[in-house]
Amino acid sequence: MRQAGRALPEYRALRAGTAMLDALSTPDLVTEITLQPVRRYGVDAAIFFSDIVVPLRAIGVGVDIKPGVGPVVDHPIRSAADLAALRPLVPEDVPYITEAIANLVGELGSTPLIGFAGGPFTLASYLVDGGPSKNFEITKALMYGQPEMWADLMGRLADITIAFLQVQVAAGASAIQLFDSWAGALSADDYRSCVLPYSQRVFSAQAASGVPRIHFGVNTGELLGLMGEAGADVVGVDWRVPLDEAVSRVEPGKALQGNLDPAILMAPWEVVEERALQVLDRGRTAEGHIFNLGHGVLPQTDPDMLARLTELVQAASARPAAAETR
Ligand code: 1CP
Repeated sequence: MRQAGRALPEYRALRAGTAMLDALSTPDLVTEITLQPVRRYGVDAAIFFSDIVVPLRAIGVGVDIKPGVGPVVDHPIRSAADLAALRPLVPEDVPYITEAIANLVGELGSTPLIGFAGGPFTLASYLVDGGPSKNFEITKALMYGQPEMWADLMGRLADITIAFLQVQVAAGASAIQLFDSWAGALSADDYRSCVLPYSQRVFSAQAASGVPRIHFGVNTGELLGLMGEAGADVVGVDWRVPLDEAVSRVEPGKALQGNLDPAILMAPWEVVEERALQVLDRGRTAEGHIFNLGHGVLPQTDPDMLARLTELVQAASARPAAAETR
């Protein structure tokens, strides 16, 4: 549940007076904030408290996370000369990540820690458009209009991402997730030719580590097969495609993750319960299923709703499916 921490009063208290990017480079804060939702809800895994722009800032890209907005880049990449700013990342650039993960692995005991990075299209969209975007028009203009520069940009981002994930796995992360959140803005053909090769490079570089690899994007119903082909072990599904349908779109041998609509948590509990059980039922048609929301927790979500949901899912998944007991 990405940003599960954001809905918590204890998160807001700890973050008060500290800028987001400063918090993300302070190991004690990262450790505590990562643990907050694990302690409160007893979820089965922790998601590392970081952000997809952390490796970019670590190599010197001028980027800030503005409250209520998201990542904003000082000098968006628009020319071949701008690309020089994207140098490779080395572990010495992110000592606070290594320290925070090492602390967390000690604190979490048997609860796994999911490390993560931004996918190449999503990182490119912030770097080129300069911040959150609706239509990604500047990014797409570059992708369609300057294919060589696009290839250079995506190659550099893939290598930065590979190095950043390797740091997390070396420090003890037990799974990794690639968030190519905005890849759903592309057609399947464009995704295949302009993004897939780079995501494939990222996943194949992590294959030897043996940790489970998860691939996620929003609005990616038409891309689920390709996102599986990128090489992940688990394909994340938002709420738009039911899991039993997603099964038929993804090649055999993959597990699915998802996919309760985060907005359902605003409805009365009876509705949440019914929909969550439906997700679990449909998930049983997959070769493996990790229950999750279809996207991040909305900030106005009542923490008690998340507590009840976690309890429900843990109890229901501990029971064998009805079909199996027959
Ligand atoms: O629960 C957690 O704290 C998990 C840590 C986490 C993760 C996995 C954060 C902290 N960010 C992310 C990934 C991330 N960041 C993604 C991929 C996942 C997704 O699709 O949501 C993306 C696209 C971002 C970029 C980003 N950072 C945005 C989105 C902006 C846009 O374009 O719409 C925002 C709002 C941020 C800031 C941010 N990152 C994380 C938090 C808790 C916040 C909010 C800051 C705050 O209010 O305190």
